[in-house]
Amino acid sequence: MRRVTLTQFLIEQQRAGRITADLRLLIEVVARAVKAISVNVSKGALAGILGEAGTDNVQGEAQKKLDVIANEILLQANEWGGHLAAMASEEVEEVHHIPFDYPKGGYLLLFDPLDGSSNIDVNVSVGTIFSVLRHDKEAGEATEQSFLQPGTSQAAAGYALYGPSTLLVLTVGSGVHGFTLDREMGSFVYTTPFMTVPEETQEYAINASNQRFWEPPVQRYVEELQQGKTGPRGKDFNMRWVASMVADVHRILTRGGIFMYPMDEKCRDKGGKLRLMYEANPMAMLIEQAGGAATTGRKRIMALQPERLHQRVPVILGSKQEVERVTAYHQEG
Ligand code: P6P
Repeated sequence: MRRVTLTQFLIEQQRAGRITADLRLLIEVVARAVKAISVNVSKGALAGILGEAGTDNVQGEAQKKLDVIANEILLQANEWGGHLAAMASEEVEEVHHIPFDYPKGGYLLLFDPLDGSSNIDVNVSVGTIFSVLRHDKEAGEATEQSFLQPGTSQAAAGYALYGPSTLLVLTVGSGVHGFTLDREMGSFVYTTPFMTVPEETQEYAINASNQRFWEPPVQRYVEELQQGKTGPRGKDFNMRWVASMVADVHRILTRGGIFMYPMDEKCRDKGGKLRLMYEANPMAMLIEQAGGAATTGRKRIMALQPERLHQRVPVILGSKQEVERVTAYHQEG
């Protein structure tokens, strides 16, 4: 069977009027950067790039060498293309401006260059998450304020998953589409059209070690799952927690489930654990495009008006019936 590549998929999306030529170019450049990150990630100890970089990121987290490498690859790949007004990265405090002598475009790119990097040294899947917003070039140079748009404004969102195979999962607002990297050809092959999240599930993902810190609605919800057949849900549930959001979300897009990093007493002062602009919003767009739901437990994530670039939020996303149940428990208090 003739194989469709990401390039052909994007050209067809452009011909259908769903994306512009600049957005097509942007996604192609991100895909090329992701291939370079995949090469580095797969070298592991052979390249002397595991372990700590000896620096901290804006989140105050110790950076892995691969965090820094992945961040540099994405910044450098996207500076020259002429499709971006600016970039923002989990690893960098400030907005990353396009060099003054380079052409600029009408898009903003946000990314978590290597999500789950605490897993990299133990050879567990990690990923890259990206979000694309629009910027009106007439409004002048992009500032942090230019990025503070709700998730519903995203032009595109996606992730790369560096697992047994390297996958790119993407939405431009017309469904969720999966691509598998063919390392021999160096191209992403269109392998999973129109990914959907089953409304029902028997699988949940949460870091159960935080149980005593959760708010009562989440404690009630998880306790009912753990009671299985003997409890009010009347069926048994399974639990998975990779501690790489990309891997957990991909499993949910593939076979359903609910992912929770809810508000808890440990992260309350920061507003939550996960970041709104380059983790929660892009994943929420993918999940909603796949027929699922994504809330903070109280509000739709993509409807939030961001206040800060590195803002954190509680995240509950996945199979619609389960997300709606947890959200209802929050409303009951
Ligand atoms: P914990 C990775 O550091 C991350 O940001 C997400 O990818 C992941 O879901 C979460 O944090 C894991 O957090 O507290 O289980 O280590």
